[in-house]
Amino acid sequence: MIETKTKPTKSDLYFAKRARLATGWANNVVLDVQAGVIRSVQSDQKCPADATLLSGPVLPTLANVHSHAFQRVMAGAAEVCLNPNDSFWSWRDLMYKVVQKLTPEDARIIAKQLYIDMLKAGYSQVGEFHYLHHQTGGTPYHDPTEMAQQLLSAANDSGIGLTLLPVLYSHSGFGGQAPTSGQARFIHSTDAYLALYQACDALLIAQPQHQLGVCFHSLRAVTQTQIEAVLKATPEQARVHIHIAEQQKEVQDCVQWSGQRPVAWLQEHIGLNSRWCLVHATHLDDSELQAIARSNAVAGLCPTTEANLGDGIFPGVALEQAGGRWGIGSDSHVSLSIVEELRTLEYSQRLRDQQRNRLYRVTQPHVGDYLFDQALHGGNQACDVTLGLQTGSRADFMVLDDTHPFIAASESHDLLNRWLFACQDNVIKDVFVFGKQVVKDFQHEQEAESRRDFANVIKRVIYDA
Ligand code: NGQ
Ligand code: ZN
Repeated sequence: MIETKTKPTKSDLYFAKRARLATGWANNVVLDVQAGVIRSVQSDQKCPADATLLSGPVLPTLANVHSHAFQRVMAGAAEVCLNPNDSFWSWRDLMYKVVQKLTPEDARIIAKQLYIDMLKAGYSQVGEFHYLHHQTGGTPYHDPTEMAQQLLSAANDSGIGLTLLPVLYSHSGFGGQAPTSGQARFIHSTDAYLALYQACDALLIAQPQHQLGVCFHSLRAVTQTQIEAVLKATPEQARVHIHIAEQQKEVQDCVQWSGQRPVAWLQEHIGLNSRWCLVHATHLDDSELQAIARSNAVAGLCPTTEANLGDGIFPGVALEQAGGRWGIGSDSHVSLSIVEELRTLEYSQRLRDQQRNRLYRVTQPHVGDYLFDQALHGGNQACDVTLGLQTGSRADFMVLDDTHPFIAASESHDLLNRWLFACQDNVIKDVFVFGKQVVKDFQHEQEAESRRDFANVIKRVIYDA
């Protein structure tokens, strides 16, 4: 008789003195990881002899819901007042100039260093809102996925999970206005977009660690017919991202065109549900806010970019009261810090209301815990992943530096508040993605070379050096 042996799946055990599980903080936790997934979580255990000892408090990593990777190259280079009316729109003109200069190789180098920095900051998945599709002047590359492949290769080199969101961008303003020359690299017809989507899907079939979603740049850039055609031709469960209601001018233009505000228009003409991530959604009236909350869509908040671009203050308290969902993204990448995003969000509410402790729940009065949990759940939903320390989730987690006094001394119920509201330095020491360590003692193994390459791209693209 021939004996068939099934190969045992390799199990990696990790031990943490304390870890923030989906159910809250727990002590002496053993995580059993197989094939990049958490197979079991047990607290109040002894450290098994073959376990890897994690050196500090363990938290899940977050999904970053909104990124335009190439914009990292200009972060901090647009803080010069060139005109007393500098605005989002004059920043956009500068951004379009940068766009003209980028080669596929530049895009890969920028994204690789960006994704390394994201991992070091505790993000292990990124929703890449990808619209830099074509050659300068607008001619498509021979392979329509040329630029998407640069992002994919940056994600694979760095070890981050990618939620690739190829963007449909066709017009320069509401009502199907013709695109401007600065937008030439972004533009597709609906059919060309659908061909790109299929080609990206084919690329990702062999790489199931990444996700693919649908994306419309904004209501300025697509028509109702286009949205309907794309939603009809793409998978029913795919995530759908869109920029919406970021600037007052955008809201006014929408009202002038349709008689409705952007979110109201989208809700009435297309319909919202939990597949949607409404990026920014800064300017909402009460009925729009209620519609977002009722629909279970995620508001994709990018607090540091929104502050940098002078967007306005997101109605975070009202959305929480309505039971709405949100996640965080670093968008233009003026900051790569969960601390700075969440702190900026909470402080914006305090400055507006002239009160303290604005974002919380009666069942979760610790502001830091509330902020972290919402960002975790909203990020998962918008990026189509399962992060979190629980059975069945992806084995993504970070270890905080237990030599930092606030981390070492804080009781668990205070730890997130201490980290998010008192730490200046990065306290994320180790990061694991799909059960693989990608940041070790504050370092990523490909960092030295990647930083050099990125510096050279900055010199050439920004300083013509
Ligand atoms: C973008 N960024 O596509 O990169 C936009 C600016 C636009 C933000 N909205 C351009 N933060 O909206 O037209
Ligand atoms: Zn954006």
